[in-house]
Amino acid sequence: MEQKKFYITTPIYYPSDKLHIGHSYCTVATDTMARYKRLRGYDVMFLTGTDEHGQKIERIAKGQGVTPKAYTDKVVEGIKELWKTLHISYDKFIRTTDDYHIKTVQYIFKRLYDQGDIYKSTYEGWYCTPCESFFTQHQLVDGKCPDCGREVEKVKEESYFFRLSKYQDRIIKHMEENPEFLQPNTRQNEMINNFLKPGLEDLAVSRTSFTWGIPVEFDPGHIVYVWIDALSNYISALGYGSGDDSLFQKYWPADVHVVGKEIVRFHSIIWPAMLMALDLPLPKQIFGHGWLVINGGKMSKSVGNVVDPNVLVEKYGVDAIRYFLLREIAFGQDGNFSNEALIQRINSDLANDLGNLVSRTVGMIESYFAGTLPEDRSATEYDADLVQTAKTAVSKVEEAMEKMMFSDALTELWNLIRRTNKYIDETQPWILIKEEQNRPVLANALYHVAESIRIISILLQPFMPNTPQLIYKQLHIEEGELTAWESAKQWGKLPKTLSVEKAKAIFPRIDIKKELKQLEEAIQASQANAIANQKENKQEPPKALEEITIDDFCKVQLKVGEVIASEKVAKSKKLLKNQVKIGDEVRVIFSGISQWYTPEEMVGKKVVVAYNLKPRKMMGEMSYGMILAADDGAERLSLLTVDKGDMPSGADIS
Ligand code: ME8
Repeated sequence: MEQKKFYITTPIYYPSDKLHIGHSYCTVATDTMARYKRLRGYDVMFLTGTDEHGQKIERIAKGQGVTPKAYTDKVVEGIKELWKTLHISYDKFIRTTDDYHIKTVQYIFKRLYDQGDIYKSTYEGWYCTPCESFFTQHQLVDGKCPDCGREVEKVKEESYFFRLSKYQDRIIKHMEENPEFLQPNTRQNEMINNFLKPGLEDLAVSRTSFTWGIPVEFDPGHIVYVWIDALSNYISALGYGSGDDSLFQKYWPADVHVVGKEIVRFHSIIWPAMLMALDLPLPKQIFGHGWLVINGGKMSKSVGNVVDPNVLVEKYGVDAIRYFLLREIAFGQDGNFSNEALIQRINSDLANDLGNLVSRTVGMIESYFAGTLPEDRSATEYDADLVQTAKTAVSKVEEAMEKMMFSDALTELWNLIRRTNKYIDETQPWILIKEEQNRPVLANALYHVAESIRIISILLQPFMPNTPQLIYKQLHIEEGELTAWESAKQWGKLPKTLSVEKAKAIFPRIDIKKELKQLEEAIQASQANAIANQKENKQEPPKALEEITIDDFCKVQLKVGEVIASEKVAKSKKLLKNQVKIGDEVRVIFSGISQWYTPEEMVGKKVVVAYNLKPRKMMGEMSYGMILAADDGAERLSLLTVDKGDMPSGADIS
């Protein structure tokens, strides 16, 4: 029988000096899925890489006084290093500056032009460089980017256009007929209602105002729009449009493109339209995962908000970090990252539940039976339930993994770990050892625990690249038949006269207080390092600001306000409508922060309000004042709040 294929991809990352734990999240999840499918016998193609063209990269490189290629060459090495550290088992790493990719993109562009899907006209509108995204005037929210809320630039240039509008109905139909296409399901409704049904406009797909991109072969003044370039990576990596497209024939269509929620639109609308135009099958699934946030805000490179995965891995090991990311956050939803939560998970789930189970089992076999179980056995009344729990765990883990519900899969696995610990407590080996006649019961009990640990280790394999091997070693399990995924479904595969060998704890317990302090210091040191590097790279000095007098400043009246209600504004991607209590009055204040804060998170917050601001109309309603927030100009926004929670609303800020 022909081996089943599985093609899975991560987004290709914009090369950045420091990829943070948020980027690692997506890649770790994709890697876990790739490992799982390999274990299930699939022929897997796992693709990742870097998205190296575009205005954003050109500007960063310019700021550092180097060419874009010199800049990307340097940082791509760091990205590859990070994937190594996280044990990312990719099969191919694509760089959009690779020759074969450039050729394929040029081929695609030309073909679409020749067949009339791309035409030349003039683009006049707005461009958000951080998102590398075009917007029309009416798509802007308060004159800013509807996706990230940052400033946009006016663009007027000759441009090629892709007939995106032509494919709108086919895309809607595809989504409606294939509910699995875009997951989680809510993202599908969002795409249909917010983008597809209101109508797609043709997309500008070339630029002339800068040069860092793939030249349009037949019109060299133009470079290919970076998203057309980037999305094509999923097929150029397989040799599509080249002399040898055997990998493309073998693996396309992709089984799943794993992407962050903010780029779902590109993957579920623009990419399918491109594929339809090329007459190629669509990927089977786009999975839009949520963000890893810190205190409600998306992580960004800006200082204070980035968590360096290298620091975390060095301190706790890659398996603990991977476990935390996959367990703590339901894939598809946003989840908070905190050092405290991480250490608590390590202590409770890894050191206590799993680590202890292994060490006490091996310890008991060593001390009660000198390391080797005897053959004589006698069953206990608890055996059947443990065996049944193990069977159920395997099928539940499989069920969850098929839906990429990593956290659910780990919850099921931990049910088995906890059930096994409970079995030890029920059978009480330390009591059994006291009577010679109980030795067969004792041997049986310890065998059951060891067998359960074998099954647990097999199920751990997709998530943790190191721990299963450490456990196998302690139980003298050779990798092969006894560690194959299918053998997790067969109870009793361990040899009856199992022998063991104690090793050091797989997950030592952590002193949380001491550790949190050290960790903060390590992260700060790493951030200081990053800043020093940036400085060394000759970033442009900040521009001097115009000075104002204290009288100017005093014209602004700032007050503490308490948000007592908050809701999303239906037609806006950015706005929240807040009811803010300021002393005795309650004001309606709109705020463009819904990308960073949910209405639920807003309620109860004591915020800083610009109180004497002239009321202004927003989305047809008046807004009375402004809620202040810090914006790093890149990817992060954080509300200003008062330090002491008991400061009453209405208090003056001066
Ligand atoms: O978007 N939590 O690249 P990128 C979770 N080049 N995921 C996060 C995250 C966080 N805090 N921060 C970033 C691009 N990501 C394009 C992709 S694909 C053809 C082109 C995720 O480097 C983000 O959601 O800005 C995205 O999926 C990925 O990192 C790459 O982001």
